[in-house]
Amino acid sequence: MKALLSAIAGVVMIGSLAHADGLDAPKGDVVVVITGNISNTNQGDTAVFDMDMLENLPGLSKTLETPWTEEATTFSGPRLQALLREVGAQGSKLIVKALNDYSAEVPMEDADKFETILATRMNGDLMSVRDKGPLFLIYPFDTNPELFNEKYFSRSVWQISEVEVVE
Ligand SMILES: Nc1nc2c(c(=O)[nH]1)N[C@H]1C(S)=C(S)[C@@H](COP(=O)(O)O)O[C@H]1N2
Ligand SMILES: [Mo]
Repeated sequence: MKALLSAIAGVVMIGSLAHADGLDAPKGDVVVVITGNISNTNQGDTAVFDMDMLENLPGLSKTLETPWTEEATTFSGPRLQALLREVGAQGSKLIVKALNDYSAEVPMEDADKFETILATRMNGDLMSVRDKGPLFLIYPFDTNPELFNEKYFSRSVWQISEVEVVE
């Protein structure tokens, strides 16, 4: 009887651990879909996130100048690295796709090498599509001025709707 009870307790524990590892389903509107080589999904082979899920990931806030803003501007949101960890991304590059059909190839190592932010907010406010929202990939131009050039500007995708993880 004791053995049976502890066996049951074991199964229950494994069950709840598995649940803790899984990705919750979004409660609000889906902001971004992560596709490709990921191990943590919540919608078929993909992982979808609403704004609350994104803003609950480990994040960052930085005030910096960009080619797209008139003056120093504060961007905040999850670290790209945190999102990639959350979905169990395995690969070498990302195809970051925008609502306007623009897309850019971003080496996955940019997420670890630099404090790249998947910005959800500009000066504290959510960004409308007109204001380059809902998501804008921001490189740390303040601490890494060597990134302030066309190579990284082209990776600074705004109006992001999908991130594909590629080998
Ligand atoms: N969504 C989206 N992001 C984008 C682009 C785009 O067309 N759409 N162009 C990229 C490129 S190639 C560069 S150089 C810069 C251009 O910014 P600009 O159009 O303000 O000069 O943004 C990048 N991010
Ligand atoms: Mo560009």
